[in-house]
Amino acid sequence: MQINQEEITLSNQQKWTRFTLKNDLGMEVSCLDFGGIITDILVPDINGKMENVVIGYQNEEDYLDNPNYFGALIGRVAGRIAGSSFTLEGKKYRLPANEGSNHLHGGPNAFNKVIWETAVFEEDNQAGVTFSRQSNDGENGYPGNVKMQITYTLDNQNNLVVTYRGKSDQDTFLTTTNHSYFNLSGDLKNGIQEHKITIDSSQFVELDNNLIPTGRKLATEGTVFDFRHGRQIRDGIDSTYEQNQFAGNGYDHYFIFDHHQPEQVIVFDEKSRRQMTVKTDQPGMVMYTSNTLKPGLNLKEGNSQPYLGICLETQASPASIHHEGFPSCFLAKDEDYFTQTSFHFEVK
Ligand code: FUC
Repeated sequence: MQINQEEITLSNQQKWTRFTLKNDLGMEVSCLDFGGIITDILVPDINGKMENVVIGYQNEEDYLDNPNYFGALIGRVAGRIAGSSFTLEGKKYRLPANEGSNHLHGGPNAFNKVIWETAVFEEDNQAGVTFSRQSNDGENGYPGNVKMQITYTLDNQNNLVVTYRGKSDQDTFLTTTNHSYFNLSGDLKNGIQEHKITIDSSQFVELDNNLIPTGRKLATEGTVFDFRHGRQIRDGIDSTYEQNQFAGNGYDHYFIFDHHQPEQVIVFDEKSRRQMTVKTDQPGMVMYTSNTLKPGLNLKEGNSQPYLGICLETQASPASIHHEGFPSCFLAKDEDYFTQTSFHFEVK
């Protein structure tokens, strides 16, 4: 295992550190202390060619804005909180609105926009970086001082494991994730339309045309949301189903896992024969297929375009904040918040 650290100085004189973890098979993961952003993941294709399988900017400076949350840690609550408010124990909380009247991905200057304290560790068969920070009571409107610790661990079996730990001194809402845009074609050669996805899910959260949960769950069965036996993303892009159209032709939905399978998600790219397997203890995830990714951003391997990456945002459902019966984001005072998601890479 190997860890490299490199200092980056921005034109505003801000200093960031980039960490690169490399395993004995040559797999590499690079990330920044700013937003815990994963900038690169290099894994081999069927011919052993190492290529990048995530979207990242060509110029680091562009991460300062990063409206698409490329690679970033998301919190306190990943996803949308309708009307930017909630009631907890009879008290009403107002959060800053950063998408119309709604609150998205923890609000402005959230986990994706702060510089985290970092520590690296290296062992025989794994190495990693831990990001730590206290999110103070009232930050972005949320109650409780929340101590967070998030770790990226790379091992010698080509697993990238993301571990989230947290503790709050008040009852609060917390559900964190990582917002990497995967593209297994390698170096963004193709879009993700032909990626074949398998998801262990028979239910998803219905959205209105503002991407806000209606309070209903829908069955995946008989729809292009049924990924239980594998299907291409293209099915949802071409679909006339209202749910796909609300999302800008594609997917931007929370899938509730059945947890019938040991792995919750499998992503396969036929051409490179790369496969990524996601295992998580989370109750579900948002699958976002970059339907609304604007063209023309200057990325490492070319320009952006819609359907260039797929986000698999394992988390609880923010629908639970306003509706009964959804995977809960509630975290009780002094309770340990602990959750883990692993991404395994191989060729098939
Ligand atoms: C995802 C989506 C959103 C948004 C953002 C960049 O999580 O749910 O619609 O566009 O990321």
